Amino acid sequence: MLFEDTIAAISTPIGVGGIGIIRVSGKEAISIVDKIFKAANKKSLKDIGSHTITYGHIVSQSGKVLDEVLIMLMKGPKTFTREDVIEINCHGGPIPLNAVLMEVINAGARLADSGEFTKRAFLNGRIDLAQVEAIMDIIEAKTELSLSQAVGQLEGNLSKKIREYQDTLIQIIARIEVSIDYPEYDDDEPITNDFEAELRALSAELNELLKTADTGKMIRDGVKTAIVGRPNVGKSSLLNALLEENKAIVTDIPGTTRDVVEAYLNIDGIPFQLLDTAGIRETEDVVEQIGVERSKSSIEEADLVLMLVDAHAGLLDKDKEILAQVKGKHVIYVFNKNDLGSNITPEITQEHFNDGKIINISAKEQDGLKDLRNAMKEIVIKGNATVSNQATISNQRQKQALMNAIKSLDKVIEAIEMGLPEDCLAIDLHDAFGHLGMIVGESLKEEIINQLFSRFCLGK
Ligand SMILES: Nc1nc2c(ncn2[C@@H]2O[C@H](COP(=O)(O)OP(=O)(O)OP(=O)(O)O)[C@@H](O)[C@H]2O)c(=O)[nH]1
Ligand SMILES: [Mg+2]
Repeated sequence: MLFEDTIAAISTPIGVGGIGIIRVSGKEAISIVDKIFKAANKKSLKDIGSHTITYGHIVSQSGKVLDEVLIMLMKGPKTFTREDVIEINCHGGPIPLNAVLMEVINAGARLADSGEFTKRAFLNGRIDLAQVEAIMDIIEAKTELSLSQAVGQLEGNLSKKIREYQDTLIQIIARIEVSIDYPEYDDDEPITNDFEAELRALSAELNELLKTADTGKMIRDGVKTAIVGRPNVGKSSLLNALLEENKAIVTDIPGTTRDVVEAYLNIDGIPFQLLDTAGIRETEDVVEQIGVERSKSSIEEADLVLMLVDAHAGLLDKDKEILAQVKGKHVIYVFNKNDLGSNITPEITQEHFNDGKIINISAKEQDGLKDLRNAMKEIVIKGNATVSNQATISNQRQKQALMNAIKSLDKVIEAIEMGLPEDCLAIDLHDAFGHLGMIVGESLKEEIINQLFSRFCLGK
């Protein structure tokens, strides 16, 4: 056992609920709770079997009955933390929960830090870091698809893949090291010949995995989608139509929206964070100027831009200026107000909108919205509907580690091409192995680990 002390915290949200749970984990979990628990069957918790539920009362050391509870007793190592764990099911409500928690602390436990239970699960080797991050993602999941991606990661989809890649590397490293230590086993053929192909295949696989990073991140965090365009083209009307509610103010006065209006939209499980922005134009109005600046930064930060054009008004010079600002982004051109008739000719489309998908809509009549939703979804999954079942890279930390591994591997391949001796390959192979290990949390520095766990809520 790694830890000397026993920790405790309220693991359910603060507030009033049917039940509230206090979790206790550590060597002394059973004996500490035993001091303050009177079982209805008169038994001591020390004599009760593992993974059982016992009914009784929490009684303070001064003899006062604090709550009627169910005690869930789980002996390590088959527990979340691998330590002995007790969960006290109290009546939900901040007063009884805090009173019972205080009694547990008085009896010898220490108040847990944020994420400390999960940290113990990790440090006691029950889960790896990719799985820790998955737990965090499960708590914060925005849609069912983000949830199933996170559950897949918790089940070890990613971890398993990484171990396979590490196994391949270990075997190659072992072969090289044998040939360095026992050159007499080497025949005339240079040893690198037999694993160059393997390394190339591995590099290709890692690059495939890397491709999932952007999709994975968007499914986890939501696709930041900026709705931009000239004043009055119908940006706020589009936001409202997509959300099916009157979230943003719509008027026929240009310059209605000043601040960025944010909302979540779920399209077939993919979360979109919609940003309705101020219409971009030159203006003397100080408040509006700030709004316009914010619109411009929204374009920079967005994963996806919906650029709105008033189809009835046709393409104006002001639109062309905005067009220049969205170049290089994932963009969908949305021609609005088609109910009034369109003045955008095929020639204009050909000349100015040939680098992105075009969708014709009427926000007012709610026409064309289905096509728009499909186009938005396609940008994310690019026809790959099975994202949730694969191993996916879902955050920046994992992505960076994977890119480093690919870099080291490419160095090895380059060295082989240059005909360098095998002992020169070993270092980069070891590096590649180490970087892969980072994804699942091997050899991570303590401060990174602490920072990661501090993002959890108390009691998790
Ligand atoms: N006919 C028609 N009118 C529309 C359509 N969409 C929006 N409008 C009208 O256009 C005007 C401006 O709409 P908004 O949604 O406020 O436009 P906006 O782009 O958000 O404008 P700013 O916030 O000022 O930049 C309103 O009078 C809307 O009713 C449409 O599809 N057809
Ligand atoms: Mg608006």
